[in-house]
Amino acid sequence: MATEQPTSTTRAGLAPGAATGDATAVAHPNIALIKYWGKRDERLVLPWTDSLSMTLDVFPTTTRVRLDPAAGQDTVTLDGVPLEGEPRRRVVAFLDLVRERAGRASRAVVETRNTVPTGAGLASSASGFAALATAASAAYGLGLDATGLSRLARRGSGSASRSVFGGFAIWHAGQPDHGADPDLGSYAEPVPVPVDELDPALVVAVVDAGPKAVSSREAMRRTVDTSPLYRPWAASSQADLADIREALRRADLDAVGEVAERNALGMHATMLAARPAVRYLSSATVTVLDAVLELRRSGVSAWATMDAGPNVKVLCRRAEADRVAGVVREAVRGGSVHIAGPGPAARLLDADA
Ligand code: 2P0
Repeated sequence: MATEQPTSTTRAGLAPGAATGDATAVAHPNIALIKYWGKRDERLVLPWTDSLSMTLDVFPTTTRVRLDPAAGQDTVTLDGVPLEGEPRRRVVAFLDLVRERAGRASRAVVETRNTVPTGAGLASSASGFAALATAASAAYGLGLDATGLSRLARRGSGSASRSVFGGFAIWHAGQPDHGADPDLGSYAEPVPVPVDELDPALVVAVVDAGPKAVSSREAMRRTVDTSPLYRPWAASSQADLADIREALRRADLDAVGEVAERNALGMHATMLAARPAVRYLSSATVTVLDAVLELRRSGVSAWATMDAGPNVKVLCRRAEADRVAGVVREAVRGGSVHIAGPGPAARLLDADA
Protein backbone atom coordinates (compact mmCIF):
# COMPACT_ATOMS: atom_id res chain seq x y z
CA MET A 1 0.00 0.00 0.00
CA ALA A 2 1.30 3.44 -0.86
CA THR A 3 2.27 5.55 2.11
CA GLU A 4 0.82 9.03 2.08
CA GLN A 5 3.48 11.65 1.46
CA PRO A 6 3.37 14.92 3.34
CA THR A 7 3.23 18.01 1.20
CA SER A 8 4.42 21.49 1.90
CA THR A 9 2.18 23.48 4.20
CA THR A 10 1.11 27.08 4.43
CA ARG A 11 0.80 28.78 7.78
CA ALA A 12 -2.56 28.08 9.37
CA GLY A 13 -5.00 30.95 9.65
CA LEU A 14 -3.61 33.07 6.84
CA ALA A 15 -5.28 33.62 3.51
CA PRO A 16 -3.20 32.14 0.69
CA GLY A 17 -0.88 34.80 -0.61
CA ALA A 18 -1.03 37.02 2.47
CA ALA A 19 2.43 38.42 3.10
CA THR A 20 3.57 37.64 6.62
CA GLY A 21 6.64 39.88 6.31
CA ASP A 22 8.46 37.43 8.55
CA ALA A 23 8.53 33.68 8.03
CA THR A 24 10.72 30.78 9.08
CA ALA A 25 10.91 27.47 7.23
CA VAL A 26 12.72 24.18 7.65
CA ALA A 27 13.75 21.81 4.85
CA HIS A 28 15.84 18.66 4.61
CA PRO A 29 18.41 17.56 2.05
CA ASN A 30 17.62 14.87 -0.48
CA ILE A 31 19.79 12.23 -2.10
CA ALA A 32 19.15 11.44 -5.74
CA LEU A 33 18.87 7.78 -6.69
CA ILE A 34 18.51 8.87 -10.31
CA LYS A 35 20.80 11.85 -10.71
CA TYR A 36 20.32 15.36 -12.01
CA TRP A 37 23.45 16.23 -13.96
CA GLY A 38 23.38 18.87 -16.68
CA LYS A 39 21.22 21.86 -17.53
CA ARG A 40 19.62 22.68 -20.85
CA ASP A 41 18.85 26.22 -19.60
CA GLU A 42 21.18 27.76 -17.02
CA ARG A 43 19.06 30.82 -16.24
CA LEU A 44 15.84 28.90 -15.62
CA VAL A 45 17.69 25.87 -14.16
CA LEU A 46 16.05 23.41 -16.52
CA PRO A 47 17.73 19.99 -16.57
CA TRP A 48 18.26 17.64 -19.50
CA THR A 49 16.94 14.65 -17.56
CA ASP A 50 14.34 13.70 -14.94
CA SER A 51 15.72 12.77 -11.52
CA LEU A 52 14.36 10.93 -8.46
CA SER A 53 15.36 11.29 -4.82
CA MET A 54 14.69 10.46 -1.21
CA THR A 55 14.39 13.38 1.20
CA LEU A 56 16.32 12.68 4.41
CA ASP A 57 15.28 13.01 8.06
CA VAL A 58 18.70 14.41 9.06
CA PHE A 59 20.66 17.64 8.45
CA PRO A 60 17.76 20.16 8.34
CA THR A 61 18.25 23.74 7.22
CA THR A 62 16.22 26.45 8.97
CA THR A 63 15.81 29.82 7.29
CA ARG A 64 14.11 32.99 8.49
CA VAL A 65 13.20 35.73 6.01
CA ARG A 66 12.21 39.07 7.52
CA LEU A 67 11.30 42.05 5.32
CA ASP A 68 13.12 45.26 6.19
CA PRO A 69 11.55 48.11 4.19
CA ALA A 70 14.11 50.62 5.52
CA ALA A 71 17.14 48.62 4.33
CA GLY A 72 19.02 49.49 1.13
CA GLN A 73 20.23 45.94 0.58
CA ASP A 74 19.62 42.37 1.70
CA THR A 75 21.43 40.99 4.73
CA VAL A 76 22.25 37.28 4.41
CA THR A 77 23.89 35.19 7.11
CA LEU A 78 24.72 31.50 7.32
CA ASP A 79 25.16 30.22 10.86
CA GLY A 80 25.59 33.83 12.00
CA VAL A 81 28.33 34.67 9.47
CA PRO A 82 27.55 37.13 6.62
CA LEU A 83 27.59 35.44 3.21
CA GLU A 84 29.83 37.00 0.58
CA GLY A 85 30.72 36.51 -3.07
CA GLU A 86 28.92 33.95 -5.22
CA PRO A 87 26.84 32.33 -2.42
CA ARG A 88 25.46 35.76 -1.46
CA ARG A 89 24.87 36.69 -5.10
CA ARG A 90 22.78 33.53 -5.59
CA VAL A 91 20.57 34.29 -2.57
CA VAL A 92 20.08 37.94 -3.59
CA ALA A 93 19.25 36.91 -7.18
CA PHE A 94 16.69 34.47 -5.76
CA LEU A 95 15.15 37.19 -3.57
CA ASP A 96 15.04 39.49 -6.63
CA LEU A 97 12.99 36.85 -8.42
CA VAL A 98 10.60 36.58 -5.46
CA ARG A 99 10.32 40.40 -5.28
CA GLU A 100 9.62 40.64 -8.99
CA ARG A 101 6.82 38.09 -8.68
CA ALA A 102 5.41 39.71 -5.52
CA GLY A 103 5.64 43.22 -6.96
CA ARG A 104 7.40 44.36 -3.80
CA ALA A 105 10.73 46.11 -3.44
CA SER A 106 11.50 45.53 0.27
CA ARG A 107 14.91 44.15 1.06
CA ALA A 108 15.13 41.27 3.52
CA VAL A 109 17.15 39.92 6.40
CA VAL A 110 17.84 36.23 5.74
CA GLU A 111 19.20 34.07 8.55
CA THR A 112 20.04 30.46 7.77
CA ARG A 113 21.12 27.69 10.10
CA ASN A 114 22.59 24.64 8.44
CA THR A 115 23.30 21.30 10.07
CA VAL A 116 24.70 19.65 6.94
CA PRO A 117 28.43 20.02 6.23
CA THR A 118 28.26 22.84 3.65
CA GLY A 119 29.88 22.16 0.26
CA ALA A 120 30.58 18.51 0.97
CA GLY A 121 28.43 17.08 -1.81
CA LEU A 122 25.67 16.49 0.71
CA ALA A 123 23.14 18.73 -0.98
CA SER A 124 23.14 21.69 1.42
CA SER A 125 21.94 23.81 -1.50
CA ALA A 126 18.87 21.54 -1.82
CA SER A 127 17.71 22.03 1.78
CA GLY A 128 18.95 25.64 1.68
CA PHE A 129 16.96 26.81 -1.32
CA ALA A 130 13.91 24.71 -0.39
CA ALA A 131 13.84 26.43 3.02
CA LEU A 132 14.53 29.84 1.46
CA ALA A 133 11.80 29.41 -1.17
CA THR A 134 9.27 28.34 1.49
CA ALA A 135 10.13 31.18 3.88
CA ALA A 136 10.56 33.91 1.24
CA SER A 137 7.34 33.08 -0.59
CA ALA A 138 5.42 33.36 2.71
CA ALA A 139 7.21 36.54 3.80
CA TYR A 140 6.54 38.23 0.44
CA GLY A 141 3.06 36.69 0.06
CA LEU A 142 3.42 34.70 -3.16
CA GLY A 143 0.70 32.22 -2.14
CA LEU A 144 2.24 29.25 -3.92
CA ASP A 145 1.08 25.66 -3.72
CA ALA A 146 3.67 22.87 -3.36
CA THR A 147 4.16 22.61 -7.14
CA GLY A 148 4.73 26.35 -7.40
CA LEU A 149 7.16 26.22 -4.49
CA SER A 150 9.05 23.40 -6.18
CA ARG A 151 9.37 25.42 -9.40
CA LEU A 152 10.54 28.43 -7.40
CA ALA A 153 13.07 26.44 -5.34
CA ARG A 154 14.43 25.02 -8.62
CA ARG A 155 15.49 28.52 -9.66
CA GLY A 156 17.77 28.69 -6.61
CA SER A 157 19.26 25.23 -7.05
CA GLY A 158 17.94 22.41 -9.19
CA SER A 159 17.99 19.74 -6.50
CA ALA A 160 16.03 22.05 -4.14
CA SER A 161 12.92 21.42 -6.25
CA ARG A 162 12.86 17.88 -4.80
CA SER A 163 13.41 18.91 -1.14
CA VAL A 164 10.05 20.72 -1.16
CA PHE A 165 8.56 17.23 -0.80
CA GLY A 166 9.06 14.53 1.79
CA GLY A 167 9.73 10.86 1.11
CA PHE A 168 10.47 10.06 -2.53
CA ALA A 169 10.15 12.73 -5.23
CA ILE A 170 10.59 12.90 -8.97
CA TRP A 171 11.74 16.13 -10.62
CA HIS A 172 10.40 16.40 -14.16
CA ALA A 173 12.82 17.95 -16.62
CA GLY A 174 9.88 19.25 -18.64
CA GLN A 175 9.65 19.27 -22.39
CA PRO A 176 12.18 21.41 -24.26
CA ASP A 177 9.29 22.86 -26.25
CA HIS A 178 6.85 23.29 -23.33
CA GLY A 179 4.63 26.05 -24.67
CA ALA A 180 5.48 29.69 -24.20
CA ASP A 181 6.75 29.30 -20.64
CA PRO A 182 9.22 26.41 -20.16
CA ASP A 183 9.44 27.27 -16.45
CA LEU A 184 6.02 25.69 -15.91
CA GLY A 185 6.96 22.22 -17.12
CA SER A 186 9.81 21.55 -14.67
CA TYR A 187 8.90 20.76 -11.06
CA ALA A 188 9.03 17.91 -8.57
CA GLU A 189 6.18 15.84 -7.19
CA PRO A 190 5.90 13.00 -4.68
CA VAL A 191 6.33 9.40 -5.86
CA PRO A 192 4.05 6.98 -4.01
CA VAL A 193 6.24 4.27 -2.49
CA PRO A 194 5.31 1.51 -0.01
CA VAL A 195 7.86 2.89 2.43
CA ASP A 196 7.12 0.51 5.30
CA GLU A 197 7.63 -2.48 3.03
CA LEU A 198 10.75 -1.03 1.38
CA ASP A 199 12.15 -0.02 4.82
CA PRO A 200 14.89 2.15 3.29
CA ALA A 201 17.82 3.83 5.01
CA LEU A 202 20.76 5.77 3.65
CA VAL A 203 24.00 5.41 5.57
CA VAL A 204 25.89 8.64 4.90
CA ALA A 205 29.67 8.27 5.04
CA VAL A 206 31.31 11.70 5.24
CA VAL A 207 34.89 10.94 4.21
CA ASP A 208 35.73 14.62 3.64
CA ALA A 209 33.60 17.55 4.91
CA GLY A 210 35.74 20.20 3.21
CA PRO A 211 34.57 22.38 0.31
CA LYS A 212 34.88 20.89 -3.19
CA ALA A 213 37.50 22.04 -5.68
CA VAL A 214 35.02 22.36 -8.57
CA SER A 215 31.43 23.51 -7.95
CA SER A 216 28.73 21.15 -9.18
CA ARG A 217 27.43 23.99 -11.34
CA GLU A 218 30.77 24.31 -13.17
CA ALA A 219 31.28 20.55 -13.29
CA MET A 220 27.87 20.01 -14.88
CA ARG A 221 28.51 22.69 -17.46
CA ARG A 222 31.88 21.21 -18.38
CA THR A 223 30.43 17.71 -18.58
CA VAL A 224 27.57 18.74 -20.89
CA ASP A 225 29.91 20.80 -23.09
CA THR A 226 32.85 18.40 -23.40
CA SER A 227 32.11 14.83 -22.27
CA PRO A 228 31.54 12.28 -25.06
CA LEU A 229 29.76 10.13 -22.46
CA TYR A 230 27.16 12.72 -21.48
CA ARG A 231 24.50 12.02 -24.08
CA PRO A 232 24.66 8.21 -23.73
CA TRP A 233 24.35 8.55 -19.94
CA ALA A 234 21.38 10.95 -20.25
CA ALA A 235 19.63 8.44 -22.53
CA SER A 236 20.34 5.50 -20.20
CA SER A 237 19.19 7.58 -17.20
CA GLN A 238 15.71 7.78 -18.69
CA ALA A 239 15.64 3.96 -18.81
CA ASP A 240 17.03 3.79 -15.25
CA LEU A 241 14.19 6.02 -14.11
CA ALA A 242 11.57 3.67 -15.50
CA ASP A 243 13.33 0.70 -13.88
CA ILE A 244 13.64 2.33 -10.46
CA ARG A 245 10.02 3.47 -10.43
CA GLU A 246 8.95 -0.09 -11.07
CA ALA A 247 11.34 -1.39 -8.38
CA LEU A 248 10.06 1.18 -5.87
CA ARG A 249 6.49 0.22 -6.62
CA ARG A 250 7.36 -3.43 -5.88
CA ALA A 251 9.35 -2.41 -2.77
CA ASP A 252 12.29 -4.35 -4.23
CA LEU A 253 15.24 -2.75 -2.41
CA ASP A 254 17.89 -4.76 -4.27
CA ALA A 255 16.53 -3.66 -7.64
CA VAL A 256 16.28 -0.05 -6.44
CA GLY A 257 19.87 -0.16 -5.21
CA GLU A 258 21.24 -1.80 -8.33
CA VAL A 259 19.71 0.88 -10.56
CA ALA A 260 20.75 3.74 -8.23
CA GLU A 261 24.35 2.53 -8.08
CA ARG A 262 24.73 2.14 -11.83
CA ASN A 263 23.11 5.53 -12.44
CA ALA A 264 25.55 7.25 -10.04
CA LEU A 265 28.62 5.46 -11.39
CA GLY A 266 27.51 6.39 -14.90
CA MET A 267 27.19 10.04 -13.88
CA HIS A 268 30.73 9.99 -12.48
CA ALA A 269 31.93 8.34 -15.69
CA THR A 270 30.57 11.30 -17.67
CA MET A 271 32.63 13.68 -15.49
CA LEU A 272 35.76 11.55 -15.70
CA ALA A 273 35.47 11.79 -19.49
CA ALA A 274 35.01 15.60 -19.45
CA ARG A 275 37.86 17.78 -20.69
CA PRO A 276 39.51 18.54 -18.37
CA ALA A 277 38.25 15.69 -16.19
CA VAL A 278 36.26 16.29 -13.01
CA ARG A 279 37.04 13.66 -10.41
CA TYR A 280 35.15 13.93 -7.13
CA LEU A 281 35.79 10.35 -6.04
CA SER A 282 38.82 9.94 -3.77
CA SER A 283 40.75 6.94 -2.48
CA ALA A 284 38.56 7.09 0.66
CA THR A 285 35.49 6.84 -1.62
CA VAL A 286 36.87 3.71 -3.24
CA THR A 287 37.61 2.19 0.18
CA VAL A 288 33.94 2.63 1.11
CA LEU A 289 32.85 1.20 -2.26
CA ASP A 290 34.97 -1.89 -1.52
CA ALA A 291 33.27 -2.21 1.88
CA VAL A 292 29.85 -2.00 0.20
CA LEU A 293 30.83 -4.76 -2.22
CA GLU A 294 32.02 -6.87 0.70
CA LEU A 295 28.70 -6.33 2.48
CA ARG A 296 26.83 -7.53 -0.61
CA ARG A 297 29.05 -10.60 -0.87
CA SER A 298 28.14 -11.42 2.73
CA GLY A 299 24.43 -11.24 1.91
CA VAL A 300 23.60 -7.70 3.08
CA SER A 301 21.64 -5.48 0.67
CA ALA A 302 23.87 -2.41 0.36
CA TRP A 303 24.24 -0.14 -2.64
CA ALA A 304 26.28 3.03 -3.06
CA THR A 305 25.56 6.41 -4.56
CA MET A 306 27.86 9.47 -4.75
CA ASP A 307 27.15 13.09 -5.63
CA ALA A 308 29.41 16.05 -6.41
CA GLY A 309 31.95 15.07 -3.76
CA PRO A 310 33.83 12.09 -2.31
CA ASN A 311 31.18 11.11 0.27
CA VAL A 312 29.23 7.90 -0.13
CA LYS A 313 25.60 7.24 0.72
CA VAL A 314 24.77 3.57 1.15
CA LEU A 315 21.21 2.45 0.48
CA CYS A 316 20.21 -0.45 2.70
CA ARG A 317 17.35 -1.78 4.81
CA ARG A 318 16.66 0.19 7.97
CA ALA A 319 16.76 -3.10 9.87
CA GLU A 320 20.37 -3.62 8.68
CA ALA A 321 21.49 0.02 8.84
CA ASP A 322 23.42 -0.33 12.12
CA ARG A 323 25.42 -3.23 10.73
CA VAL A 324 26.09 -1.36 7.48
CA ALA A 325 27.08 1.76 9.42
CA GLY A 326 29.50 -0.29 11.53
CA VAL A 327 31.25 -1.70 8.47
CA VAL A 328 31.34 1.71 6.76
CA ARG A 329 32.68 3.34 9.95
CA GLU A 330 35.58 0.88 9.94
CA ALA A 331 36.27 1.77 6.32
CA VAL A 332 36.20 5.56 6.65
CA ARG A 333 38.35 5.86 9.82
CA GLY A 334 38.32 9.48 10.91
CA GLY A 335 35.24 10.37 8.89
CA SER A 336 31.71 10.46 10.27
CA VAL A 337 28.82 8.12 9.55
CA HIS A 338 25.11 8.97 9.87
CA ILE A 339 21.97 6.90 9.38
CA ALA A 340 19.09 8.64 7.58
CA GLY A 341 15.55 7.55 6.80
CA PRO A 342 12.88 9.15 4.62
CA GLY A 343 12.29 12.69 5.84
CA PRO A 344 9.49 15.27 5.81
CA ALA A 345 8.46 17.96 3.32
CA ALA A 346 9.64 21.54 3.65
CA ARG A 347 7.35 23.45 5.99
CA LEU A 348 6.80 26.78 7.64
CA LEU A 349 7.35 27.00 11.37
CA ASP A 350 4.83 28.88 13.45
CA ALA A 351 6.02 32.30 14.51
CA ASP A 352 6.29 31.18 18.14
CA ALA A 353 7.85 27.77 17.37
C1 2P0 B 1 21.51 15.46 -7.70
N1 2P0 B 1 23.58 16.83 -7.74
O1 2P0 B 1 20.64 14.98 -8.43
C2 2P0 B 1 22.84 15.80 -8.35
C3 2P0 B 1 23.76 14.63 -8.39
C4 2P0 B 1 24.94 16.49 -7.54
C5 2P0 B 1 25.13 15.18 -8.17
O2 2P0 B 1 21.89 18.26 -7.71
O3 2P0 B 1 23.54 24.13 -10.29
O4 2P0 B 1 23.44 22.07 -6.28
O5 2P0 B 1 22.38 24.62 -8.13
O6 2P0 B 1 21.18 23.41 -9.97
O7 2P0 B 1 21.31 21.24 -7.34
C6 2P0 B 1 23.91 19.20 -7.16
O8 2P0 B 1 23.56 20.22 -7.95
O9 2P0 B 1 23.06 22.33 -8.77
C7 2P0 B 1 23.07 18.07 -7.56
P1 2P0 B 1 22.51 23.69 -9.30
P2 2P0 B 1 22.74 21.51 -7.47
O10 2P0 B 1 21.33 15.62 -6.47
